[in-house]
Amino acid sequence: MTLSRRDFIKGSAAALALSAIGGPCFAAAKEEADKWVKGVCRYCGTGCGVLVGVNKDGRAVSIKGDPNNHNQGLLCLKGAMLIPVIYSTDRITEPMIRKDGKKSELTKVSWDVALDFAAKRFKDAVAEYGPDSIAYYGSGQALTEESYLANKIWKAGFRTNNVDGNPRLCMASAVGGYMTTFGKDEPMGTYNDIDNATCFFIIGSNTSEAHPVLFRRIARRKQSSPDVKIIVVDPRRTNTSRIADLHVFFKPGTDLALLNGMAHIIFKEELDDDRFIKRYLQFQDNEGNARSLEEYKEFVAQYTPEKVHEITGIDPDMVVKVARMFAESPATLSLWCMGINQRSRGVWANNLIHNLHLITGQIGRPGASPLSLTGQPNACGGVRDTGSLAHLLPAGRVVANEKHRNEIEDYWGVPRGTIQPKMGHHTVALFENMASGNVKAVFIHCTNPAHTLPHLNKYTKGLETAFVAQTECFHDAETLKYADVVFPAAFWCETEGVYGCTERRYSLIEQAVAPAGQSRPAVEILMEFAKRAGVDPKLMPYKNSADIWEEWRKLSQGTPYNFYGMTRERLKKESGIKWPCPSEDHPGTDLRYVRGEDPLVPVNHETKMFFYGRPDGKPIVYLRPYQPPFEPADDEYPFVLTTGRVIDHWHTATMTGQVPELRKAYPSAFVEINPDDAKKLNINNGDPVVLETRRDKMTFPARVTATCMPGLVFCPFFDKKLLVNRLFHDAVDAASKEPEYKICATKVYKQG
Ligand code: MGD
Ligand code: MGD
Ligand code: SF4
Repeated sequence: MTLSRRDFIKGSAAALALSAIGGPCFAAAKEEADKWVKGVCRYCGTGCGVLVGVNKDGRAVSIKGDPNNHNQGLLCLKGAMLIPVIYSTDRITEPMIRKDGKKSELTKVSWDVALDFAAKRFKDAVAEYGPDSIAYYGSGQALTEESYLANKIWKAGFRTNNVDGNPRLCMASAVGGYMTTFGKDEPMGTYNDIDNATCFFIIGSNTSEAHPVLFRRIARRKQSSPDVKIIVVDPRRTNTSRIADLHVFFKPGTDLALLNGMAHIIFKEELDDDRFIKRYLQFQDNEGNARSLEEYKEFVAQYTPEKVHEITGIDPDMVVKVARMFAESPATLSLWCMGINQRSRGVWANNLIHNLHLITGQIGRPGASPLSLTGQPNACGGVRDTGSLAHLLPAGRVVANEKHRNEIEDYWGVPRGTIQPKMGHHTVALFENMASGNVKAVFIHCTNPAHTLPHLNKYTKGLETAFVAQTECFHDAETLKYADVVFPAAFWCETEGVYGCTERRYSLIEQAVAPAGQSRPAVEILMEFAKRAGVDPKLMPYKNSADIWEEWRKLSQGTPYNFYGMTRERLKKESGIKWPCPSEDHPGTDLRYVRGEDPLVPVNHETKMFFYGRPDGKPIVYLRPYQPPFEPADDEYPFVLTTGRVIDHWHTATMTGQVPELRKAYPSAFVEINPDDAKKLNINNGDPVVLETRRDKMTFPARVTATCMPGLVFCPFFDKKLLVNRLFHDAVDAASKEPEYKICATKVYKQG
């Protein structure tokens, strides 16, 4: 028996407490179980620990939050409703192929037929057109072992760097921000900072809907101490902004001006940390020239509150208030997500948030930290850390660096020169190259790009043209329409592997139940496919996923990602460990870059902090000017369209859509429009409203609500019947190549 939404809400004190502040969270589900198996929630980058209850027949019957993991037993509704997803009737249970091209039907075949069918196409493509004619498109939801293995197979086995994945659509700008400022990826803080922060600077994150259990922790912190202040910077009034002391409601896409304006006030009012600046920081402009502190001050002095008001619409007094609150609070924690990353200047926006922490010394103390929230459950551990992107190699190495390539080649036991020095195609370029015929075959794993890429009308052409091999669990996935081969993959809890969440915490998901039907663990599928496609079996000497983990764990030794101490046995016993964790007796690290906390900082280092990502140990403060979004509103397309999440659905709803309670909460997409705009356009709740952009037009039911500021409309993107990404352009951040899903210009009018 599983509990209904109503049962959960009724039974949970936590939910009642939180409903007052806008985000339901749930304690444990009660269910008879023969044993409890430890894991991590399938959904967001919060990475809540779970215990899955399995009955005598080997069936999962219940789920509860792991009291020993950071979530202390809590789950949000999506997590608490995972069991019915496993047993959904929509599960794909047998391999399928299209025998006669894209127009033919998918038909069920044996594993051998499906694997040979796919392998031949990849092998032929490599033989005829070379290794760069094939690609792997992966996911921040795949298990670490799967991403590590796929990266090795493609980069060292097939010898192409065409390995990318959906974290490019999500966290690439955050990675770019950490790399350019600190010289190394991944946050320095952890969730413990939430319990110590005295000011939260939440910018471009609807934490309440997208990271509900963390939001609860923030709300609890605020409730426990009235002095704790919350600033929310968002052009929408979200559930998150309901608990804000200051909600900065402003013109979307203009954050760069606000962040520079805050830096200006910080210097003007002497709220900066002069000692920290002099000891640790260096300054640089966009051309890579070294600049002085004085030059930086002059640069930000252009962003007076009045000038910021002109660009952003924010009241000049508000700019001053926000800057003071940020700088004067004893410990400020910044949290941000897609409102910052999914922007054509997402890396710059990340840099400017880091700038504020650095110039005020709000860093390296409990509660004082920049902490980017990761979207997917394993974007950090599985993709960023394993280097499963077109420009990366494992543990912070890059393909462009010969020394890095040689280190990995030696470790993988392949001749030097095996890994190509040229970066592969990043996501958007990959799908462009599929459409143009340069990439002939792609292996898609654990992601649904026909629904989630930007400018869909353009990029689905790539899926129509190239040979597509896809692993999937649910028939509902839009990308299946384009798949030539479908491999049924074992789902969450049907196999084992590691997930790494926002706070550098790696946790093991243990196998709780048998895979549905004929579905198989993805590591098996990848290895079988690769061997048949001509990859040397010596590259894959693994009996199971634990063997892959062992290889990866050892590879991390001596790198800034060092988690050598996380043996499989240890991960089985403990509910997540935070790297760096260099030895089996190391407890894991809370504060990175801090002497006495981070094992990678020498114990006798001459300064308290050591930013070892940079050769000189000094992070860079950047002089980054304001730049408008790629496609701001104009006379012809006078509204800004933004897209994002709702609490009860996960991305394309292939999983959450299987749960009646979640589906009922949000049965279909809609467009939120401000009441003033609605009045002018004669639009009432439920009216059909056309959004017309330069790419396409579509009709959505209206939700008239003050959530959006005037001039802004919002659509969630979960609904495959209303694929809002058809409306979007494909502008990407110049450095991270992450698409700007948050801003495009649109006409808005009532249909008919
Ligand atoms: P979004 O809804 O994409 O969620 O988590 P979030 O980024 O928190 O957008 C965040 C906020 O950015 C919105 O409130 C939007 O109004 C604001 N915004 C838009 N434009 C701007 C701007 O110009 N400036 C600023 N400052 N803000 C702006 C995303 C995260 O959620 C991710 S990446 C993933 S992969 C996960 N997905 C997911 C899900 O699909 N469903 C649920 N329920 N939770 C999820 N958690 C994760
Ligand atoms: P998901 O629905 O998470 O979306 O985009 P996607 O990754 O494309 O797709 C996961 C797929 O894997 C589903 O089809 C699911 O059924 C399948 N699946 C689930 N479990 C398993 C498993 O165990 N094994 C296998 N093999 N398959 C499995 C997400 C992407 O969307 C992201 S991360 C972001 S941040 C972007 N956000 C965004 C936005 O904010 N606005 C708009 N308009 N578009 C966006 N697109 C991006
Ligand atoms: Fe799962 Fe995220 Fe909810 Fe935690 S907050 S239960 S990780 S969806």
